[in-house]
Amino acid sequence: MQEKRITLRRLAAVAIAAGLPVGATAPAFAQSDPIRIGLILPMTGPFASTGRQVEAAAKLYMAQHGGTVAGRKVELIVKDDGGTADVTRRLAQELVVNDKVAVLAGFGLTPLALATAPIATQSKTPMVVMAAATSSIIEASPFIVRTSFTLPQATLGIAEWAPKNGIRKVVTLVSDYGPGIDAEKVFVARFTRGGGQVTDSLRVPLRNPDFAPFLQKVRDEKPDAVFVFLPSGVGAQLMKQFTERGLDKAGVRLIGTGDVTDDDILNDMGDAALGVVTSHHYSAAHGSAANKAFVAAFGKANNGMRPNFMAVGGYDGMRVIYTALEATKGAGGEALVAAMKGQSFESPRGPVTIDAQTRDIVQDIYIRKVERVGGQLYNVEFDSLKAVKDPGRGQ
Ligand code: VNL
Repeated sequence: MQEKRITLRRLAAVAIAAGLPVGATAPAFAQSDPIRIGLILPMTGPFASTGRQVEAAAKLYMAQHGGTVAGRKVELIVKDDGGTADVTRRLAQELVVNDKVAVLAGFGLTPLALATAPIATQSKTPMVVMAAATSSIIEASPFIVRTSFTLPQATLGIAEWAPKNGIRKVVTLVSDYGPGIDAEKVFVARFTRGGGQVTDSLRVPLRNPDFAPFLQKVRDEKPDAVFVFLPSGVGAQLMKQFTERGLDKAGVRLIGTGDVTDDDILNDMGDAALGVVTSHHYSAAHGSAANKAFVAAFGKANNGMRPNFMAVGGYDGMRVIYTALEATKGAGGEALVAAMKGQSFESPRGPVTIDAQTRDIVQDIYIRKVERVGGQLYNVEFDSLKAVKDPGRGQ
């Protein structure tokens, strides 16, 4: 009875926050009700590839691990926010109030995660960030757990590799929002510390970027390399303009985080991508048995599609949720967040831990080079930094 009253009060609080009449809340769940997981993703619009990858991976995890947890059916409710924060927030409210989800998950871009964080806090609903990667997201709510990565984490590898490998002068070029600013900040700090020099820092708009004027500027400045962060799915466009503008012939190298040579689009980039060195937490070419099985199963379930780093964030996110639900016997709220903290397991990307203090993911970061393997382009890993924590805050 006590528990039921708390739950009703909680639902009423959410209804008020959502601007809905309090009477709209339904009674608390019974043991026989399914456990619902609300997965909010950009399934349409410019970032639809992220939605497609995360959804496919979440469904693969469920197909492999069964549709019940702690004796209750698990129901995945997928919602399309089109990549717009107002829509994400509204969908999250509806999922909490109407569908009574135990977990909110997904979040393809930083602004979408930030817009939802207050709802997670108010309703005490665990929120698993499977894609977005600005360092500060984790601080937006004590109910957030992250299974993707952070840009500072991914940037470290290439920022340390470059000055040791003949790259002395760099221009940075990033998307002008959270993850891009994180990447720029960490790259400049670490690359400079390693003896390199950043001669210019360019920021391109997140939406409909025209790279031409920026790449022209890079060409005129003739650095040894341009360091790039662009969100998943956009890299092919940059690569095309990079060659069209003759930057490769002018001797400018392209380096970046692995978002730019995203496995989802890499194979279509053609020879221009060969030799591009990036650092990241996941490559479809990762050599472990666990990854080989993951890539094969993902391809089989999705018409041969290759999983990218977004897919692995979704797959591991479902694992963290399933494991935590087993531990709490289906209970949600604070107990469920507590059961997510400290989980350690072998992901297709390699060993990972959900840091018990920060709730953020700790993982290996690999240095990779684009090579042709068996007729296809892959990010081939050749070095790694072990168990990297997000270095973003206090950088
Ligand atoms: C974000 C970060 C989005 C990295 C991305 O692709 C990405 C973000 C959509 O935090 O917004 O590759």
